[in-house]
This record gives sequence, C-alpha cells and structure tokens, in this order.
Amino acid sequence: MDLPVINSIPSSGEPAAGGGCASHSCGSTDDQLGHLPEHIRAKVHNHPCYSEQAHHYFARMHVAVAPACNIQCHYCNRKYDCSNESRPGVVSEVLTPEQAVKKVMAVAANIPQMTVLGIAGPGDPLANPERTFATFRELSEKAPDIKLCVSTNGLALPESVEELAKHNIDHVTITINCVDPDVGAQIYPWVFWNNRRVMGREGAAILIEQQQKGLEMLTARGILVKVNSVMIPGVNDQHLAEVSKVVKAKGAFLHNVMPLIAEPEHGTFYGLMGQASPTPEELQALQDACSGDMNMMRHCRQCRADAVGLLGEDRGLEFTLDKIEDMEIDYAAAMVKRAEVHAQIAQELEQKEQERQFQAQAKAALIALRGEPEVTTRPVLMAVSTKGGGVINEHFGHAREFLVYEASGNGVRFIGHRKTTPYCEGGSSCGEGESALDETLRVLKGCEVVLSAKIGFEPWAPLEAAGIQPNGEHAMEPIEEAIAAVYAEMRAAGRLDASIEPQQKVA
Ligand code: CLF
Ligand code: SF4
Repeated sequence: MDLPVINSIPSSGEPAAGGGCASHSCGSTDDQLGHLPEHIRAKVHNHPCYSEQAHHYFARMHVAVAPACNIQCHYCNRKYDCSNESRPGVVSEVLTPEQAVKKVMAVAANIPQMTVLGIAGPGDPLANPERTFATFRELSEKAPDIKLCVSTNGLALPESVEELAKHNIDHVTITINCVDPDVGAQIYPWVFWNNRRVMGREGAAILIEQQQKGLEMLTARGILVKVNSVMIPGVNDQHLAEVSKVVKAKGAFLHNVMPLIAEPEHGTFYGLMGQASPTPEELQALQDACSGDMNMMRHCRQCRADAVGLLGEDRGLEFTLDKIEDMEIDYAAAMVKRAEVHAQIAQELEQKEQERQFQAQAKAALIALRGEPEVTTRPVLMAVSTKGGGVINEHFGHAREFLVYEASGNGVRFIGHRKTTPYCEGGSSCGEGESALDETLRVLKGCEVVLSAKIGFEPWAPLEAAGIQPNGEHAMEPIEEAIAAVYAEMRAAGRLDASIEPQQKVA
C-alpha cells in the first residue's frame, strides 16, 4: 500500500507524494503501545504527544486563547509562551474562541494529519475557563473527529474536571514540578488563591494539593493524564524521581521531564539569576532513572502555545487570521478526507508492527536453533536528521534538530532530540564566535554516528575529527531500520567490543 503522507505534511488537502514509510522495528515505540489495553491504544495511537510512534506521522495544533495565569513560575515571563508547554517566544496572536475555532477547522481541513487540538496557554487554560471551554464546546460540535487536549498548572483543575469530562477531553497534562512544598517554594513565588496572593511555601502547598487532587479525579474518570515536569538543576532534579513514583501511583499515564529553559533575554527570574539548565546527558540520566517506574515521554519539543504541525515544526504562519479569513472550509468533506488519511496511516503502521513482530520472532527462533548466546555489544548513540515521517529525509546542513537514538544488542530506542542552528545558516545563536558547525558538534557530543539524507563535503572532516561518523547512505530509509543496519555493520567490523573506547572505533 502506498502511504502518501510520510515525508512531510502537505499544506494543501492533497497529501505529499512519494517517500518511504517508517518502520518501528524495535525500540520504545512499540513497547510503549504494545502492552496497552485496546481502549487506551485507541486513545493514544494517533496522539503525537502520548505516542512516540505517532509523532512521526500525526500533527497537533495549539490555539492561544488563554492569556491569564493564576500562579507565577520562576521560569516564566508573562510576555512569553507558557513554559509548561512551550518554548519561550511570544505568541503571535491571542485568539477569541470564535477565531480559534475557525483556525482549527482551517488547519484540520488543510493538514489532514492534524489529529489533536490542544489549549496550552499562553497563560493557564483553566484560569481562563470561559474562553477555554467555549472553544472546546464549539469544536466538539463542529469538528468531532479532533481529539481535544489541555495543559494546566493544576491549580484550578479539581473545579474543572466535570466540565472537561463533559466535552470529551480525554487527554490532560498537568505540570507537576514537585510534591514537596519546600521544593515548590523555590519554584513558585506565589499562587492566586481565594482572591489573594498566597506566597512561598504556603502557596506551593496549595498548588501541590490541588494538582494531586485533580490528578486523582481525572484518572478516576478514565481520562488520560500526562505529567510534565521542568527539570531545574539544584532545585528539583533530585526530587523528580519521587514525583514520578507518586504520580504513577495515582494513575498518570506518562511522565514528560523537560529541561528548564532559562535565558537572561527572556526576562525570567531563573534566566536573570543565572540558573543553569540541564545538559542533554543530565536530562537523559534523570529520564532513565524515572523510567523504571513510569512510561517516559522523550520526544517533547516544548511547543509554542500557538504551534501548528508535526512536533518540532511550526506552520503557524500559513494560518494567520488574515489568511484563514479567505479560506472556504467544507468541513464535512474534510472529515471524509481526514478519515481516509488516518486509516491509511493506521494500516501502514499495523503492517510495520506485524513485520517487526515477525522479525523478532524469527531472530529468537534462529538463536534458539543455533543455541548461540546473544553477543554482548556496547550501546552506541546515533543522531538522525529528519523532517518527519519516520525516515531520514533531512540534509545535515538544514537540520534544526537531531533525533538521538541508542542502538544496542536489545534494539534501537529513542533517547531525545537536540536542537541546533542549521549548519547552512552559518552563524549561531549560541555564544559569541561559535559557528553553527561548532554548535552542532557540541550538540552531538556523545553520538558516534550522524545519519542524514545528505552531508556536504565541508563538515565531513570536522565530524570525523570529533569522533562522529557522518553517514549519508541511508537517505529516505526508515530511521530505526537504518540505525540497526549501521549498528550491525559496526558490530561486524568489530567496533562494538566493550573493551574499546568509542573514539577509537570511529574511523
Ligand atoms: Fe499540545 Fe500538550 Fe496536548 Fe501535546 S503539546 S497540549 S499534550 S497536544 Fe506535546 Fe508540545 Fe511537549 Fe506539550 S510536544 S510541549 S507535550
Ligand atoms: Fe507561566 Fe504557565 Fe507558570 Fe503560568 S503556569 S506562570 S503561564 S509557566
């Protein structure tokens, strides 16, 4: 079957032609969904945040209808997006519910892979209940094929659960940075509670109590809850494993530990105070530490509160208010088209999953037949540039981010993404004098291979000198299959012996 929508999400109703399709032949993606009961799988299989696999194919959008907030976080400056769900950057337009509904229907009609509408700011959605619920109410009537999703700090959650359930909002994210008010006092200077500001520890205690109560109420109703936590080194990094345990015990489905973003130019308290953000290695170590108890999300892109498109891309400029004003939307026809596209993707993924299972069984049978123990090989980190669709389809020089995978004797697992300045743009936003290539080399630290659709001549030698083998031989191939193939080559070449240091093995 041709899957017409893999390489990029088209801007018209017509899917983009050609391209491969992703195979998730191993790794966390299938593990994440495979053990779930059918009714949960149905809720997450096409939600790009709740399923790592889905995020290669399905898009989300946010509408910025919620400007006010009822708490203050030290990592937030109100003129920037909500740090709960977004990277710092001003929201282009705060929308009325009517404008938001129009925008959602325009996007859904033009990007059939858009399955989820989230409200995530720029303030707290539940601190703006009229605007938030008016948007959800109208959308659940006019566009019933779109999943509705909300992200909140949790302060007003218990009083909102009834209304959320009424609109079939099946996915709720609560940002929980702590379960200890002493830790909370270092993150939240105040919360607005019962018509007054409650400061410090007392305010944090109220917030924590409301978050935990809201979490229990949602899971009791069968609503899927994802917990986001901002990792703040020296403040809550040692505490988040405990948070993970607590929220899992109360029924949270997924835990998303995100790195603090604290730049002085954003004007946040942490940014101005020079609070450090975690390194990719520190983030991964904490995610791994939490993962024994919890499903971890590792593909979060800390989206803007008005993001549109696949995670990691932003097509918001195609759908500004002046542009959607002129769009004629036949949503009944769009729903038919959307259902077709979703069914195609689902069928393709199902086929790939069957292939994966078949290959795993065949491999196990072969090992049993030969009576050979599996050879122990060391894990290798590999970076990939992709525009989406689960295939290697981005040039090295154009990549704004690299997906990082770990290949080992157990298969291939997704580790996270690392942002950079595209090499072809030359300059760098990070640090005076650092070129884009230097930035990319720094960002890729720890990776031994980088796979791209194409890698130019110039960066080749610096990559090799940094111990990162450039590889352009797997263009348009499914990411995990390509990584598994490179790992097998390294193994065959004797480069995975645990006694050899990685730097020595990279040619
Ligand atoms: Fe948006 Fe959040 Fe819903 Fe996703 S984002 S409201 S759950 S639809 Fe997703 Fe973006 Fe990360 Fe949020 S990648 S910031 S987790
Ligand atoms: Fe900012 Fe969101 Fe915190 Fe409110 S909850 S202060 S909008 S990060």
